[in-house]
Amino acid sequence: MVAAYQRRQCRALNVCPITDTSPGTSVSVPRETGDPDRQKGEMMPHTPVLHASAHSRSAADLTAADRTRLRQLLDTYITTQDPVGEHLAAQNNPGLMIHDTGFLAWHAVFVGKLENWLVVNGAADMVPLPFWDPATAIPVELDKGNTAPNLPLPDALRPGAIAAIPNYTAVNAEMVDYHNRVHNAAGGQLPFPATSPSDPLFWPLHAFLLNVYDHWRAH
Ligand SMILES: [Cu+2]
Repeated sequence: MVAAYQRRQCRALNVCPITDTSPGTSVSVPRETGDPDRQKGEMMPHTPVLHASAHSRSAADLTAADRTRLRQLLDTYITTQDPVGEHLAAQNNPGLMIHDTGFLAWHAVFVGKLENWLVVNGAADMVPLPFWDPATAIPVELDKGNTAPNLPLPDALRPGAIAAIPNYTAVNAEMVDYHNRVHNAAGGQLPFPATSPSDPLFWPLHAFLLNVYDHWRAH
């Protein structure tokens, strides 16, 4: 099933049939063993995600003052650098497939541009961009009418399993599916791909996803 977030933009590009006929975004990976909590096939309890970089931080671990400053920086970036327009133009460019096969590769650059802007605007301490884990509460400073989706990272993308994903295409497909579900459930502007980068939470969410991608790349 193509999540609504993806459907809204793939319709514009007339590429929905491709993803609709390839619903098998799940990747066959060995399940972790030895965890008694998982013996009954229930959802794995939330555990912290390993970071490719020891320097990446959860926004929840910043001081409240730093979270407030991060929010101000994100608001300034959104209003002065037009990432919404950039994202929309890229989404409407069928050569980029930014919410399909190009998802991780394109969004890594998109978040990288924000990090570059932070560096040159006196906020290098916010690089790597602090992340928000969709399994956790939304820090109040980053909440703009959002709803906590309580969506933990799928098992296949967790440490111990993600290393078994064989290639970019497979890890990207897993990530797109999870990403779309978070967008649809997190409220604010996140369900709407035409405007989602105007939601401050878009950025720490994508920092989280890119951390997982970095973790896969490190294997
Ligand atoms: Cu997104």
